[in-house]
Amino acid sequence: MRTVWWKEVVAYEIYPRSFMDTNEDGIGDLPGVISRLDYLKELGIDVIWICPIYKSANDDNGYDISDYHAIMEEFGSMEDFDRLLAEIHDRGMRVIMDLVLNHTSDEHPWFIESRSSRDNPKRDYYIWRDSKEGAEPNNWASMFNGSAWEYDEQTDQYYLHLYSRKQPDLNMENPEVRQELIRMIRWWLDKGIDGFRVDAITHIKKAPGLPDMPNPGNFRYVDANPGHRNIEGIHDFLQQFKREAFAEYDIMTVGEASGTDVSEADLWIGEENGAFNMIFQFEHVSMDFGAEGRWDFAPWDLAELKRITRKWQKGLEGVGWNALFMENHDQPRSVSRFGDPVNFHKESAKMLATFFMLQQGTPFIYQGQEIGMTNADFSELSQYRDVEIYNYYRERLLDGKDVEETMRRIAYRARDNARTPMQWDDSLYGGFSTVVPWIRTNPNYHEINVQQQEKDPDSILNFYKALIRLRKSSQTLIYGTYDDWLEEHPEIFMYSRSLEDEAYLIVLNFFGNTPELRMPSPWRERKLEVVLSNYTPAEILQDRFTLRPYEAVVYRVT
Ligand code: TEU
Ligand code: CA
Repeated sequence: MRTVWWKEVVAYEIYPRSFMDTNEDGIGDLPGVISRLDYLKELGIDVIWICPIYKSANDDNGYDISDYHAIMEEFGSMEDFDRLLAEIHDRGMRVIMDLVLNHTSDEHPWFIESRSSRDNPKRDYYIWRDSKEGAEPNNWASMFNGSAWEYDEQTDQYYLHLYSRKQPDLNMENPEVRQELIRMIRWWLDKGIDGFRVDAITHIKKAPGLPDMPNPGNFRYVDANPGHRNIEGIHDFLQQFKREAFAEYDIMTVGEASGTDVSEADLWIGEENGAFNMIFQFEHVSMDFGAEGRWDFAPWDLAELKRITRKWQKGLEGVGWNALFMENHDQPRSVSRFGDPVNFHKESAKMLATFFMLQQGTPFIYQGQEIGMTNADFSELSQYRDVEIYNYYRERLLDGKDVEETMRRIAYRARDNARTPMQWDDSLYGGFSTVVPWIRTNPNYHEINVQQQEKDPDSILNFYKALIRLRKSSQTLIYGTYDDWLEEHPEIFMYSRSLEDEAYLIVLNFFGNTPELRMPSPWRERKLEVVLSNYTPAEILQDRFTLRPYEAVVYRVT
């Protein structure tokens, strides 16, 4: 497999609104990001992915862009951005921007023109349809709940929005739209940024004719992913973006590609043919979905995590490259979801870190994950900020669902769980701001914060640093082949990375019990040396031994 810089880096996702506020308005900003670059460098970060910072009406916190060429006023100015870019590069780091192609804000000039009349030249930049029998053009649900259509009185038609009603979908079938986007992409690349995380990219093509979805349950609106996700022909668009924009620059591209199967990997991320360098896939963070989908949470089991991990690790071997993550700004906090933040906060956060950071692929750490930040712990609807939550709550009420159950679901699944302010120290508001933040700080900032963890050699933060150093110290941990062991074990996850004569063995107890491990035979005969562990003293390996709760041990094998 080809060696290349973006396979060797460790990336960090910044949600700027919640990262660091410097001008006392309770909202994170670009000078705030600049002020923390040394912290990221020290942590061992090479690439920063910064969520949208473009001018926005902020219905979906920047994912509704009203000007692709301007910076959101709350975050700063283009001068601030240029300084940020220079300061990142000065430290030998790189930055990738969020690229939102599927939709704009309804306040984008293109949409303002488009909606002004049926014969406006930009009408066809978006997806307009007549009503059907006095109702929406089809039964598609928005991914943020409710209908995917919004009626516009002025021209007596509906426009399509897969996300909020303030995020009208662009009509990618229109070649002019694609040209506009390509020009915009090149404008940013010419500025010297180092690549993109490409938002919601599997949704840019819609099924011809926008057909109704089957609706046996007779719901008002139906999950319409089969009508707008990975639709045949999407690769023509993706290849055009690659050919006419990405391919000419030495950059890193990561597509947010929910619903993509490993069997399609070559077109998405194949070394020659792939549209992107990597994709985010979401199977492992969908394990806890219930029968009704994402809002319905169900227990997950380790066998499934093993299957999914194996599928992508082995499936991409020699084909493409994984993007590794446990958290992002759309997901609950991993320690709250897959660990035990009450009884084994440190142990389980470190175990989860070891699990994902040493697989084959480029790891992405989400802000706060490196200190084990937990779910938001909100109890009232008014504490939430996400447009998705309010839509969900409203739909549940309309459907006559139980309010308590709705609030439980929201507490578990809300994206706001990951959007509370970064916890820098134990001063008021966790050092994020000196005024009331735009979203409530998790009160546990007194115990969980960067300053405290910097001082504690045994902290999650220092463990992340050690893990990053370890990963970078070894070609085996970057390029080595993945294999997993103990396929049937319900509590222990064990995998190896091998390259030529060297191997690493990663042993993880995923739960709070004390299971017994019997070393599988190929490893029993080898020489094993502990290089990292979340317990002191580390477990010395024998043929059989008992793992402690959430124990994680990394062995170097020679
Ligand atoms: O999310 C895309 C996406 O498909 C989401 O619906 C995701 O599946 C959902 O949030 C559940 O996790 C991207 C961004 O990451 C998200 O923040 C934006 O709201 C969305 O696109 C629209 O731009
Ligand atoms: Ca601010």
